[in-house]
Amino acid sequence: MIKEEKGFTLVELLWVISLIVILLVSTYYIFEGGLTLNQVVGDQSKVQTEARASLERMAKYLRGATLWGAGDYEITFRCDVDDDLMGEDTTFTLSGTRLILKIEEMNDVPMRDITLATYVRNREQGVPIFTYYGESTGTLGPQLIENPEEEYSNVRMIHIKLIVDVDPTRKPGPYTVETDVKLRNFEI
Ligand SMILES: [Ca+2]
Repeated sequence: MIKEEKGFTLVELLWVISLIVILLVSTYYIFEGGLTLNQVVGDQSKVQTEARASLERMAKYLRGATLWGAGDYEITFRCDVDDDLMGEDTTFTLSGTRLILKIEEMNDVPMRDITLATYVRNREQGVPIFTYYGESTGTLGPQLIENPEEEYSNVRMIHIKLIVDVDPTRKPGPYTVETDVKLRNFEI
């Protein structure tokens, strides 16, 4: 009597190997997917913190500013950035998705551009960062200035709105911070 060999046939062995490979590959993707999501959530919370800080900084500078130029995504003004009672020529401008602070020079020293916020999506969404208002008229409240480029000297209040989103195609969704700044008009 021929004894049947116990053990795996080649086909069985290939099956087992395929199963192991499938298992390993899916484990890898589940793990990697989790990591990417964590990464995006981490980046988003960093970007939100940055946006809140930059909103505060913009509000602080603009409160004491004399405007020289007013646009949806750029504002130019003079204010005392370093509290030495001398004004600096200053600009907030959106370059791509980066909000940049430009100070012409401080104490006669030319300044490098400073990035205030990243992944800013205002332009992509067609939402101005800066909206301008004039004097309050009676009970109507501050009036929207339609052509701030020409009427920047009438601006009394600026609404700042920042929309940040690391990756618009992924969750978490966009995050918005906004504030109103009343100008005190810094004397040059
Ligand atoms: Ca100064």
